[in-house]
Amino acid sequence: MQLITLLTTALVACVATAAPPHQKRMNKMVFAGINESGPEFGETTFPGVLGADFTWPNLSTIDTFVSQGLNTFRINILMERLVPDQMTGSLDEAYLANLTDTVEYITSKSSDKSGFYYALIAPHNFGRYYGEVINSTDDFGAFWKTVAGAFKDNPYVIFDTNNEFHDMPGALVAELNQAAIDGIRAVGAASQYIAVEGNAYTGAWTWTTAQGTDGKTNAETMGNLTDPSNMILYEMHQYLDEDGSGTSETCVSEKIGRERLEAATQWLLDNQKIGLLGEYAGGVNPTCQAAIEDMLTHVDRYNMVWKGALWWAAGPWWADYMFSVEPTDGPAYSTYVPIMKRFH
Ligand SMILES: *[C@@H]1O[C@H](CO)[C@@H](O)[C@H](O)[C@H]1NC(C)=O
Ligand SMILES: *[C@@H]1O[C@H](CO)[C@@H](O)[C@H](O)[C@H]1NC(C)=O
Ligand SMILES: *[C@@H]1O[C@H](CO)[C@@H](O)[C@H](O)[C@H]1NC(C)=O
Ligand SMILES: *[C@@H]1O[C@H](CO)[C@@H](O)[C@H](O)[C@H]1NC(C)=O
Ligand SMILES: CC(=O)N[C@H]1CO[C@H](CO)[C@@H](O)[C@@H]1O
Repeated sequence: MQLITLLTTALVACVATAAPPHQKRMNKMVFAGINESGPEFGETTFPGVLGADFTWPNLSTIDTFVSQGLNTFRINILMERLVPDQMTGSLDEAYLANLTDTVEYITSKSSDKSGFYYALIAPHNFGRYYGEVINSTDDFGAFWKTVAGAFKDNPYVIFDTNNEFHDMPGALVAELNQAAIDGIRAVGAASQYIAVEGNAYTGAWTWTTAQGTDGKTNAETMGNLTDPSNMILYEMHQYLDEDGSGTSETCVSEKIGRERLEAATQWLLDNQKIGLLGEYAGGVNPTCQAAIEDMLTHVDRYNMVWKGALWWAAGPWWADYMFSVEPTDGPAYSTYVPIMKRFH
């Protein structure tokens, strides 16, 4: 709570003095961390079986990341497992219990002395429910009322409306985000950040250019979201391979990360919004390493608008996945966790 006040004050102060950005560091990243995978695995198997189709993060790995200075964990879940029957339905008790345990394990580390530890609840649903594009703002708002109701007393939860909307009308994506915000606040969850995501896989590099099926870009639609608590985080994702999909371990160049963020950074500045780089990664090789460091340097330099960055990904089932930072033998762990540590 203290942090929240501080953040808002800092942002207001910065925006008031406006560009050019301060070279001097105002504060280090507020949210530095990791995507945690497992609960969203087996994403076409509903409801799926715990231990066979999906799993939960290994809680002791959270401690490893915390010991490396990281404080924010994006827990990837599935809407269909949390609220199984219909979006307006009720919570699945077993999945909720595991989610609550995971969230509380993280957020209970928060204290004035140790700092604050955040857990994002992030439906890895791409704007779909049982494979169908979500088109009812009422139903989507109801889903978020139900979920937020269960976590409204925990100020260190961040509600992440949906992972990577895509191939939808831009106006609908903005309306769904607004319905989520309204639903969350309506049940009395007033003190939590809400991470909104845009269309076109919420890519930073195409924030101002990629058009939805209605011809509208995120830059044209997302800036009008309103929140009575004024705690919206604009979550964007950025990968550094040729097509920006995060499927290759080759990065385009040592400068590609910064270059791909620049237009989004300008949009955040122009519109006085706060951004969160909610997914990023690169392969374990010198070009990617330089590109990731350069991108995080950009995030740090513009820390009046960018409040953090979350690596993709950790989780017990990634095995030798090229971007895995699962402690301690994930292929990217020893290269990238020390880099993240420097920026937090
Ligand atoms: C959980 O993580 C700890 C620490 O990294 C490790 O020692 C342990 O083997 C892991 N447990 C499982 C079930 O993967
Ligand atoms: C998830 O719930 C199961 C029981 O349903 C329990 O055995 C397991 O320890 C829980 N895992 C977490 C991370 O809470
Ligand atoms: C909205 O979604 C429902 C469920 O997927 C579908 O049946 C319906 O055709 C969609 N309506 C529109 C207008 O796209
Ligand atoms: C806000 O809405 C107006 C009217 O629809 C639109 O022209 C404008 O581009 C929007 N602004 C942002 C920043 O989304
Ligand atoms: C970029 C990336 O690795 N995306 C993956 C995220 O995780 C889901 C499953 O959890 C995969 O389907 C994506 O390919």
